[in-house]
Amino acid sequence: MLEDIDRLIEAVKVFHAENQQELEQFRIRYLGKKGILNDLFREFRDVPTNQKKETGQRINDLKQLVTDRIEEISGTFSGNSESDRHHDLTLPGPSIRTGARHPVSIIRNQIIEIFSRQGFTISEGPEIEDDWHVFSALNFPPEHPARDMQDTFFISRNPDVLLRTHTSSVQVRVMEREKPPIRTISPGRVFRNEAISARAHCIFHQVEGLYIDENVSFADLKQILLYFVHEMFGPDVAIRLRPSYFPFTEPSAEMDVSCRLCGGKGCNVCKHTGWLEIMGCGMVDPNVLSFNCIDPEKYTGYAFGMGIERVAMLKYQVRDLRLYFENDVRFLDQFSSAH
Ligand code: 2NL
Repeated sequence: MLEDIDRLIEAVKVFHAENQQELEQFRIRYLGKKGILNDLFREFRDVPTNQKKETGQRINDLKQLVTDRIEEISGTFSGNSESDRHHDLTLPGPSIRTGARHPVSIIRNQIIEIFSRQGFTISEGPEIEDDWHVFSALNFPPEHPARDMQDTFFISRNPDVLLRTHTSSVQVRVMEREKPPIRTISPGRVFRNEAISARAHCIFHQVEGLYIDENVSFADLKQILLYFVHEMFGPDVAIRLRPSYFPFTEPSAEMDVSCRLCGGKGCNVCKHTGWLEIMGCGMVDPNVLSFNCIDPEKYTGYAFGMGIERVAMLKYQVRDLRLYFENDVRFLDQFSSAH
């Protein structure tokens, strides 16, 4: 039987077909239902056990050779066979896929650019922090709910090892290191123990700003925020400040921008108010200055914080926060790669 198979192998090696029809006949002769290979597999059942391995291997070799040969010969035929298309030199080449920046990176870079022009430095710091830099130095009272397991991720059973919930912790480190005047922004990733939805995520990005010097006033805060909004969204966008509360600023405010979609008239996106909330801000609480060895009698400061995803949502009209983290290229491809 082995000799028969070897003879067939030699025959297949030298086989040629003039056209598709001859090739098809060849295929049927070998691979068809009543073809040579099925006959061989049938005979194989009666092969003595000690020869089964070698014989089986040889039949499989023959089968592979036949398949390869058919593929090879069919590739040489002109006409509309599948493999011919690969050789059509008049077809346009495959398009080169270029990457695009993630929208969060684009907006972060724009925010950095805008504040750099106004003399702000960029500061960065650790994502894993301690209680002092995230809470205590920022005037959070001991029983504040943000310190709860429900809101903050702790790394271990040690309550002094946690993931920062805002990048103010970076600014506390700047105040430790440097004397006023301090003018810095801190972009970075922050973590909150929140259920994921269209409007909330447990990881997101923030830019916080801090300016401490003699005679810094609320008017200074208002002008820098207005400048930022005009640079980011255009000169026609208006701002408004609403009184608010944060442990680390006094007084505190929330800033809204006028809705660009309806021009302030009211629509679905702004929930018919004409305004969209964009950031929190205020005058640095004197306690925060004292905790960080800055004399509150001599110095005052303003601070603000915004979510980068939120700014990008307003700018690009993204409806669902989860899109930023799924990395679906159909989403990511829509943003310019210029920044
Ligand atoms: C928000 C509100 C805010 C700050 C952040 C800050 C930092 C220092 C001292 C005082 Cl070191 N304040 N940051 C102030 C007011 C608001 O963020 O809604 N962020 C997304």
